[in-house]
Amino acid sequence: MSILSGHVYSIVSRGQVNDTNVALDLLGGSSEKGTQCQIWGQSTTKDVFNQLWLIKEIQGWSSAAGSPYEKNQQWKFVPNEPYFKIQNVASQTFVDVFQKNYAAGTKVHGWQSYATESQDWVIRRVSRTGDEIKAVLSKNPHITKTCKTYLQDGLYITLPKGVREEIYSKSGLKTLKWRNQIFDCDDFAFITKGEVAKWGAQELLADGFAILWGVMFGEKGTSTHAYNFYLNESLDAVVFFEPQNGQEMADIGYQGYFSVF
Ligand SMILES: [Ca+2]
Repeated sequence: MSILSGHVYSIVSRGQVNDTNVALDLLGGSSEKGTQCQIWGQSTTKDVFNQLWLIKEIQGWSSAAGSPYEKNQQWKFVPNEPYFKIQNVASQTFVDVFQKNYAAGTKVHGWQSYATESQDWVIRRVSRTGDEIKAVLSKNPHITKTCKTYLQDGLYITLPKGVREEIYSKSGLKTLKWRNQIFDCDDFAFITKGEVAKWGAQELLADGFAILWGVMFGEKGTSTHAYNFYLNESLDAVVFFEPQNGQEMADIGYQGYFSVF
């Protein structure tokens, strides 16, 4: 596996605690200088973003303090199939779980190279390009092969279930009533899309990716409907979402012919 520059990854330790994976995690997702990196159970809530890392390829560096290209902040991903070791450019030491203790909250630090699981990391890409998403859409039996796409961004990540539920619950849509034309299906679908974008702007400080939350128009006989879609957790199938009641489903009963994401 090669690492693609500019994509978002989760970095999970080879070592486990009680058969549970632990991920490289920035304590509390804090942007304060000096915040500790640690391991923590893989989150399915908003805290998952404390465990996602935007990996950017660097050509050359500056040693100037505070420079984003400072060597202390540069890392080499060294394959150790099927894992990676992560080496610091300045020190040549490796990212290591302190004392091979995989309990949540254990700090992660630099250590000399050792053939130990505490320096082996599973790197999983969690972002997808617009074209990769279109390829998943084109395999779905409830979307026509000629489905047109509009307003595509470059790179997307998806939201964990806990965040999807929180955004929907705060949107107030569950208690708003459908009304003929003035507040109908397309209005519900575009409001959820807007709420997701607002949540991302407020909660995620890194730039360079969008949150996948599409609007789709579908037809069934002579009737049409607007609803939302995104990808499942393994990023290989479409999940449809009915913004009028918050239900997720594999088949929403309409055949998609136009999407915005
Ligand atoms: Ca409308």
